[in-house]
Amino acid sequence: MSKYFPLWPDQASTMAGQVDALYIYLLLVSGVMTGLIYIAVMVLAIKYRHKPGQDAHQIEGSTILEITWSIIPFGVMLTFFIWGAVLYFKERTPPADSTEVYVVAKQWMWKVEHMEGQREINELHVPTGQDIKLILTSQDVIHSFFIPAFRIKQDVLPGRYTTAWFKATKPGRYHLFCAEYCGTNHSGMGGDIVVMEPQEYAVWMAGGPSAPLQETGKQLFASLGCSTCHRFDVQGRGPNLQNVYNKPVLLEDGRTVLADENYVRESILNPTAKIVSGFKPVMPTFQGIISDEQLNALVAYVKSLNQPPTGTAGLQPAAAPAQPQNTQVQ
Ligand SMILES: [Cu+2]
Repeated sequence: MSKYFPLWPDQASTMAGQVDALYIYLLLVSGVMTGLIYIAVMVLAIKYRHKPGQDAHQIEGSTILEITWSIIPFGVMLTFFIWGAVLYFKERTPPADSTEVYVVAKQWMWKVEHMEGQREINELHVPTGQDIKLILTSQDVIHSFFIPAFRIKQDVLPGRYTTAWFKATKPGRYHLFCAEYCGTNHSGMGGDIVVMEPQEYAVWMAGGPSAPLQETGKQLFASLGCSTCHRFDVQGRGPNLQNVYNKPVLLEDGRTVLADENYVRESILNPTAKIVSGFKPVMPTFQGIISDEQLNALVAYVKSLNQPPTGTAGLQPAAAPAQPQNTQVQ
């Protein structure tokens, strides 16, 4: 039956069942509440209908009754809020060890970059059983990244990063939609999420010729001249970027901000927006000079400079797997 008349999309992520459970609960409670109200209307209409020879008499209200039928439904409805909030925070918080994937939306396609350097268009290959964190941005207008089978939908905005995460549970092909009207070919802006068994995925990933994203970023860091000011050995004109990512940064104006992806992005495109304490606003903007893909590579590189505090390794720039033969950057 459900094959011919599917009520729900596939459940292909860890969140899917939980979202559906909440939805079913919402439908059931709404149905029961609606039923109770309609039954009360019918019963009272029949019981207190006009009878010949009988005059109506005034019935005063009952405070206890009124409080009861306000408080109980209020409590029941609050369970929607609590359950919904718990699920919302789960869906909004990528697990710390997630595999990161960069997604750039543009009219009318999805460009995907894996950390390993693999690139895809309108397709995203992922393994089952792995937390995947998507770091999304748009080159033009607002899009929305929607995978019904995973029950995730996230707006994709120009000028900043947004994130989403999922853990796929079932191999298969699941449709990706753009869920925000974005121009003429909006309805054609779709794609496929290809979920594979981990071994199969490893084979697919090994077939990619590209350098890791952070390695591309490292080369850009050198070729754009970033490394002349952001030094790792001595204090340069710009801050040392080692172990900066995801840490609090004290600014010249006294504020402290978190150096997340959006902070790194802003610092590259609009360097004077947040000046680090003790430094001068001397960095030029790279707005219009580098593409969103190059920006992603630089962000990935800055992230890779976070090293686990072991021995003497803290003083060296991150040792990305070296693939010097591939220096091409699109
Ligand atoms: Cu779109």
